[in-house]
Amino acid sequence: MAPRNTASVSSRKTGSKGIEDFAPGAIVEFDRDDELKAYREMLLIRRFEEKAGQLYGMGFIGGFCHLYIGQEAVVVGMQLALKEGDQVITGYRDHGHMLACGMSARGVMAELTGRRGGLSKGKGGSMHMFSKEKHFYGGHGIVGAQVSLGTGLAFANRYRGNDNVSLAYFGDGAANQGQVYESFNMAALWKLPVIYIIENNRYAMGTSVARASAGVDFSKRGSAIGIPGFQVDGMDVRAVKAAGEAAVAHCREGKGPIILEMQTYRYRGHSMSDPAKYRSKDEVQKMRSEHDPIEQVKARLLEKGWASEDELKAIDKDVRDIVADSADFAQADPEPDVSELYTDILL
Ligand SMILES: Cc1ncc(C[n+]2csc(CCOP(=O)(O)OP(=O)(O)O)c2C)c(N)n1
Ligand SMILES: [Mg+2]
Repeated sequence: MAPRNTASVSSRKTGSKGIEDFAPGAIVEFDRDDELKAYREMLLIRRFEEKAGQLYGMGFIGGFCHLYIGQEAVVVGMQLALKEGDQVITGYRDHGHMLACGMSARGVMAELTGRRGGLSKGKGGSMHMFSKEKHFYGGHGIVGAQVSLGTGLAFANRYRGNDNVSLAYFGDGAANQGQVYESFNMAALWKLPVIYIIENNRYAMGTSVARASAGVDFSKRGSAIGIPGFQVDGMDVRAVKAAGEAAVAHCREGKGPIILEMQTYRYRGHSMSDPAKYRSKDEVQKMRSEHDPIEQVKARLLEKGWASEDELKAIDKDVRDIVADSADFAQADPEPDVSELYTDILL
């Protein structure tokens, strides 16, 4: 985990100051509303993913399915630092990103089951969903592809003269891919407003970071060309938001790209077909019991008297209802008509 200090930095309430004032390891103090919002959003992702795992096991979901359980604080914390118009793009572990961007649970779940009401009309599946309205640009199965596309989004923002920032999420494994560095170079050269978020969950499929990466401080991956970077405790939503706000301010002020290495962990296997035998049960259990992002927020809410057990249970029930409704819809909705085979394709 990244070292922590409790210095409060550039929160939206105090006005963003950028990275000059950002102390690595800093957190933003959350008030009751922030904590409750973070709790609900992270819980929605957790429960959604648990249900998706169940539906997969029951044969309702075909193809690939990569769950985000354990990593929820990363996308929820970053989302709290954005404004309307900022864009998000990621790889195939994408359900959490879509929910955090405000895409509907029904739309995501129905896409997983390949139904008409899915966000790609049932033709994309887990790894290929988009929402122009919510500024979410996918959903990409090719490792690293989203990094150059996310850089392109930033180029478009610069070209159009708006102040939007694009967020390109990718993994520790993807961080060793060639096009990532071509993208870094262009972004640094043209000072493009892009935040490269490396979700270091310690494994790329079954390969640990130590076995695959010559340098394991991913925040320094752009240092030779002047891209600043920070390591962030990606299990603490307050630390993510603090780093996110500093990074967003940096980009919006025209200072170019920035890298945030989110130190996180995935509890489940790489995909539904991975029994995860390359790590010990103890390792997973230790992360769950000592660093779980949702439990951290819950403990603070209870400790500060900001919510009772009953209130938290009511939130959980609300969230479970949303997820159950999405699963019902995803099983009842019809499959796309055969004629859909000939739409939305480039000839
Ligand atoms: C170009 C390319 N090479 C290989 C693969 C196969 N592949 C899929 S996921 C993956 C591992 C990526 O790990 P990481 O970037 O750490 O992301 P995580 O799955 O941990 O979120 C690999 C090698 C692929 N999809 N695309
Ligand atoms: Mg990884």
